[in-house]
Amino acid sequence: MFQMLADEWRRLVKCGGDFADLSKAPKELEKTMPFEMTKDWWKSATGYQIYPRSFADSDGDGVGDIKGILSKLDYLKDLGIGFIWLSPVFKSPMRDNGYDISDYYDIAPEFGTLDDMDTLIAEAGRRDIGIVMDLVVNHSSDEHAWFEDAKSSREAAPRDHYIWRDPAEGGGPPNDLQSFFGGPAWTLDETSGQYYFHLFHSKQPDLNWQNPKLRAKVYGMMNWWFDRGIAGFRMDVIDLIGKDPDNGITADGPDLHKFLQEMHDATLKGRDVVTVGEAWSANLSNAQQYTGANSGELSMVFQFSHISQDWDADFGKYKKKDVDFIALKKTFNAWQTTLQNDGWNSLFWSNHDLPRAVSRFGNDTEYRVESAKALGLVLHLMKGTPYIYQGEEIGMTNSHFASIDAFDDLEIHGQWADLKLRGLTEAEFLAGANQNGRDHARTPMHWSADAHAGFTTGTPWLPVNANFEQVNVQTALGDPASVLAFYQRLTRLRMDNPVLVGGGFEPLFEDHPQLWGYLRTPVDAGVGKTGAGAIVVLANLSSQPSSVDLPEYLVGDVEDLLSTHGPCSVLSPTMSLAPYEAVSCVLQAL
Ligand code: ISL
Repeated sequence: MFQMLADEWRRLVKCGGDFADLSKAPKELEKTMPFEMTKDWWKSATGYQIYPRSFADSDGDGVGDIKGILSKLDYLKDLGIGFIWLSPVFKSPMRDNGYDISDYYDIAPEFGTLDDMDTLIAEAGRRDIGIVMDLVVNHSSDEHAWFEDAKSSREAAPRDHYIWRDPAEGGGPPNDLQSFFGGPAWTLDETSGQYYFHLFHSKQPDLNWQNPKLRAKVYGMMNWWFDRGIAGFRMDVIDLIGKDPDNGITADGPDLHKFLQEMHDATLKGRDVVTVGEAWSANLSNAQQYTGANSGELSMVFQFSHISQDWDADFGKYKKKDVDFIALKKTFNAWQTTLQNDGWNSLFWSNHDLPRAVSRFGNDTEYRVESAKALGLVLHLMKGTPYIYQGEEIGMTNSHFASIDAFDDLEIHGQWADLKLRGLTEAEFLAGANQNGRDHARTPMHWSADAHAGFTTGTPWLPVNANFEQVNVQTALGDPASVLAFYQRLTRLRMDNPVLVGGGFEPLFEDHPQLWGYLRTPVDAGVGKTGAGAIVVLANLSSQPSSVDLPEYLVGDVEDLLSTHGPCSVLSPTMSLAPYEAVSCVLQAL
């Protein structure tokens, strides 16, 4: 009975119509939320990102799947996470590993079935873990029925679900906008003689958000998933939906916030769910608009100023560069202070598009364990919701790719085709890709020292990192000094400590070249006055010993919270820290 209603509802929603109707699911479909959600629950929770293709394979086909995730839920519960951000599991030709969706209402067969997805939502819920799905609606796959229909003729009903333009006068693309994956952002459709727009691959045509019917369909789909019991959405490149391609505007377009508010009204309002928008263009001036308490838009955004602050001005992330440590701290400090009283930060070092945290920001050889812990500590004790990317909790590192051909990722190949024309050498590009390429994050998760790191009994779709025998979950579980044991404590700190969740933030010695420091203050206390209850975080993010003179009000007895090299009971006037040593402690009353 339930299945019949679900099918009927799905058919109705797929047919489109007014979203006012679509957002009202039949009563019988209203399931009890499997996950206990209270207002703003996500502020004290830690998120965990799963890239399903690379997490755990249950059937030996070399590709991770939902049943694999189910088998690891207890591991994630022990890690102490509050929700899983699940990269796309929807039906897809997988040209961009699921970020090209051909059916928003179904699951890719290599990942499982809708029943498996329902089981995952329920089983995660039983463990108080919410499932946050990936909303990829800037574009769909070119194999989505809408696009297949749309390209059949200029008159096709869903034609304006996508963005079509006539060739420029004299022929060629309508303008010179470029795709993020290399090449022009316009592809000619021979049948109709018009170009369609795609900010990513030509197999990922952009949806036309100017069309209210399309927007209604997206909102209907979101509500359908909410009614199935999910805890929220991570929204893929959401800052691109308000674009005005005719005027060369892609990110942060004129209609962006109007659409986000409309989406909020149609789907999120009244639900205690979490939303996190991927927004490369988010900045200190518009962050509150996205995430402010009264904006009616999103819970938080993934902004990338700390990631891109040291990218090359001409060649971007594919030209190798060292991290500018002081600039990195200043970026975090600016976001922390700007969103201190209104708005909310997301906190992350890594995701499926980025290099491994310990390889980019730490030392993945001599100080792998120490630097993984220190990076975890400075990030998780800031104000905001921290995200762990799969494998970060065991200190997984970048792999080494011997040639450009060894990379799987379509972005790497598309960018190489463009950048070589612009003068980057093969050796430079390879060095850049070995530093920042997306495949580092996508090599399979290391569960054990068994063949293929226990990820699969078959042949993994991307080779496992050569260091899996040392770096894996099984080994880490047996070691109280492991990165994993440290992360298990980090997640609990946040749950137990209201100062970490709601307290203020004050940067310390911002210009120090090796040390990172800040204070988390009880909401109403001026730290310079009493100091009691404030949390001090100090970390040496370098491979040399380093020291700093502390201001007088910080010196004295403290209660250790979590430190990498043994508990800290006193802050001395000059604090000396070993390479990658990090300390967090609570100031006592004077
Ligand atoms: O890392 C990036 C910036 O240079 C890009 O690889 C990435 O495309 C960008 O972060 C947007 O990412 C999101 O949308 C893409 C998808 O390939 C990414 O995996 C996704 O996170 C298109 O859907």
